[in-house]
Amino acid sequence: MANVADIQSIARFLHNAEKERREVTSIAAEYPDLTVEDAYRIQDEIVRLKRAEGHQVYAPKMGLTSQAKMKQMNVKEPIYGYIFDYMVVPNGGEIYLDELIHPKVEAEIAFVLGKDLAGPDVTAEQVLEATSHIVPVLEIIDSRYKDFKFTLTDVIADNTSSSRVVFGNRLRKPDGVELDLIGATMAFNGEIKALGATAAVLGHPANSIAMLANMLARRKQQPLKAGDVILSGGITEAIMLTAGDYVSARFDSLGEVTFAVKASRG
Ligand code: 0L1
Ligand code: MG
Repeated sequence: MANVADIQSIARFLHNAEKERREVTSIAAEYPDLTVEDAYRIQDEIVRLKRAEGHQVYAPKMGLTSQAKMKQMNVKEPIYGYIFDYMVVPNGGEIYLDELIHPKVEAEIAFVLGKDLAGPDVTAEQVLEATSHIVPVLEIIDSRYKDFKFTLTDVIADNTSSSRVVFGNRLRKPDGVELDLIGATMAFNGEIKALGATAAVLGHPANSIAMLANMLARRKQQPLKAGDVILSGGITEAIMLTAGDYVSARFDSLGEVTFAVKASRG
């Protein structure tokens, strides 16, 4: 277990890298004994630092939920992190490259809970029962690590590359929707660049939310509550963004989510 001083210093380092849009090299290379629990303690400290600066957690998120990403990272369990209020971009809005490092975008669906959901032993059935709505999302990930090269502990400590998120306008009740069979296409300037379906998320995205509830319980963190919005994980691969891109994602029965990529606000 890493000591508190190291946890705090790594958290400040990664937090400042995000604020200063500065890419960094692996912290796991410098601290090879860091455990997964240490990495979550660093993430906890980043959450504390952001709150101290006046930001609020907007939504928990799950990451590394596809077989491809888990295999690439050689892990059996996905990871979680947090989206903050300042990361939310309105549907149809803009993101600015000079505020980010090397962003990529992926399509997801988010679950809105109508009931509290406390682990351990939460099942996908209980998640479905507790879900009031689903909403389509484009998540913009922006690893602070050079070339998106990181270990499992690196990426957990880096708040799972969270940077921006665009929610769709349409909240839909899950009744009658097969939540594992929602297809999505993601187009850049009208040309489809990626597509997928929600089954890419651990077979069924409700499994992802159940895992999150159980991981939070294992770490003795605050359980999921009614009203929480939770990103369940990428349906599509993540694609690099460049200035001039107009990204539009269409989701079966959930509508469209779009944003434009600009070099800067000016
Ligand atoms: O949301 C995600 O699945 C991203 C998790 C972190 C891994 C990455 O940055 O690709
Ligand atoms: Mg994601």
